[in-house]
Amino acid sequence: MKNTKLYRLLAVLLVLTLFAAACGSDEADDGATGGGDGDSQTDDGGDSGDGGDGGDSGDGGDSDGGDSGDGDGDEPVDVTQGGILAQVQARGVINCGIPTSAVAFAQQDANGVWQGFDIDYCRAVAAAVFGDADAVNFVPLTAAERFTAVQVGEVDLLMRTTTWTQGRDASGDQGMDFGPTTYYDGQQMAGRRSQGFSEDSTVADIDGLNVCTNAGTTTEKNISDAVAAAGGSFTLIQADDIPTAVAAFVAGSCDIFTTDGSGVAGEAFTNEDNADGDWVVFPAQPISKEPLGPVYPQNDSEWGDIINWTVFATIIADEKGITQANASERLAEEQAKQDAGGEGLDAEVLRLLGGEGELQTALSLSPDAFLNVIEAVGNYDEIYTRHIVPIGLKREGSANARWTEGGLVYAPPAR
Ligand SMILES: N[C@@H](CCC(=O)N[C@@H](CS)C(=O)NCC(=O)O)C(=O)O
Repeated sequence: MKNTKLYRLLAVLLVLTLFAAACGSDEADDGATGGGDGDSQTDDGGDSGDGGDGGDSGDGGDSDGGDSGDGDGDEPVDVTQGGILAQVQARGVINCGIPTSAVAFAQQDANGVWQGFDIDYCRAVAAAVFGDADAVNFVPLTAAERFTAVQVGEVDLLMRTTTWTQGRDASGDQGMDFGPTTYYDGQQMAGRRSQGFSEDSTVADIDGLNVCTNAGTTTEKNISDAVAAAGGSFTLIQADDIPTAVAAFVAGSCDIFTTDGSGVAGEAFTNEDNADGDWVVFPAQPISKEPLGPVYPQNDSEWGDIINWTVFATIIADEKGITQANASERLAEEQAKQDAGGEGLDAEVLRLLGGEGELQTALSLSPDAFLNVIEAVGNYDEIYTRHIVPIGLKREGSANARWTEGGLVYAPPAR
């Protein structure tokens, strides 16, 4: 590995180059063909989005604004050296990359406090590392900015509705690793009933129309591929972020708004323009797979394991009925069973919550790390119920159901 300064200089140069490209709006022109180019680097790292803001990533500074965390000590990690855990511990706070605004996943409440599914997973990792779920510096990032922020160590963790893809994960240019999927999503669209769309509409029905989404996403590639495969064409209108894309849909400058299904549902549920129910989400079967989950700098397995097992701990807790309210009681109960000779003992619960046989110290965490996680944010079901259910997306019957109930949410054993 080269030294950090050189690495960051290269990153800055890359971002500046992309910024120059962005000013020329070449991405929007490319998209207008409706054909996928399959170039994952352009897709993920080099979209026009917010070249200007992306420049911040190069120096790892704290100039993003909007941070609601401690706001201090958010020094970038040195991704070329590994040892991210030690750097995070020395800093005392986790820099967590989040959406600028995504209904149910990351939004600021009336008090300016970040809330959402992705927010809770940032907080979960902070609870695991520090025993303090508030030890998070939230770093709002557009889709186009997010991967540079990981690559240069501006964020230790990215929880930003990010799809795990081969191109993003591959080592080499991208410099990122992916953790367990926290939300199985798939791309859908919103159109207007008053313009002839219905639940039965398909990609073929958007032939010749204007389609809005945010830049730097799988979304724009998927829609290009799907429309081309259906023999049609369309005009892709790229926004920096979803609120801007939705505003364009509301204003009528695009006929279709598209993103991950959760994002389409969240906007359809909350946007007052849809008070009359004119928006319709289609197709029922999404046009893509969008497994969303944590992303972190690559080649640091100590750090990666901590994030992965924090996610798994929330899933195991759900399987075992360990909740925010009962976690310490469950630990005491299992400890009592152990002390009484082991009858009826659930040894996995005992280990997960920090009792005999615990493996959190093997992850360089304290034994009660996952007890702290569950007490801070709850188990997977509690997190899902708190944020996703309110926008009308049930867990039951979806890919996000427990594996024992026909879903894909599954964790390896804590042993
Ligand atoms: N999952 C896709 C799309 C990610 C994405 O940007 N999703 C939207 C809607 S769920 C979002 O988070 N927007 C927030 C923002 O624009 O800040 C990807 O990884 O490329």
